[in-house]
Amino acid sequence: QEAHAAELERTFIAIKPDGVQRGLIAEIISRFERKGYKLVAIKLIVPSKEFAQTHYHDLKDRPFFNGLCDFLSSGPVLAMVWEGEGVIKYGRKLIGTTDPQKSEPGTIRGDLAVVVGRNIIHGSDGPETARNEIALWFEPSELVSYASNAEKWLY
Ligand code: RTP
Repeated sequence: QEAHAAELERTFIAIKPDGVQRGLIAEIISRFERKGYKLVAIKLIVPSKEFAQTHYHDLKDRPFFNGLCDFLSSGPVLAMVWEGEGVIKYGRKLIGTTDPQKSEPGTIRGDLAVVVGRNIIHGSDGPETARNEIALWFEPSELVSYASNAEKWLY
């Protein structure tokens, strides 16, 4: 059964300033593309500290909150929305556990990161967070709906 595009799940994925600076954008996008997920929004932005605090508001009582927000606002972040069946949960699986020392090899953090404060990527942790984060980072008009039609371009 083919799922209708409008019913498909969406998640917010961001490559943090360390991932952008290290030249890992293409590597990370490639992993989501090859899995079969669809990119529906993308932009490179430097978030303000206030914006970073809003994004991470759930962590405001943690000791690392201030440093984390300084870090997120320290340079360009690649903000994206990815779409597909189970993309919220499976996106987290592609990313790996929060602490790269514990992430399995084969995951983005397991393969490409070393320390928890510089773990190169963020992914929404559930449906409600995904909805809120997409709304925080993107205008509705920035989300592009389109049919995948790869065969049309294969000769
Ligand atoms: P994210 O939201 O970035 O995808 O990460 P997560 O869900 O895997 O982890 P979360 O607990 O939400 O923490 C958010 C980010 O805070 C940084 N962190 N630093 N002990 C520390 O210094 C520490 N713990 C967490 C990480 O960058 C983590 O991704």
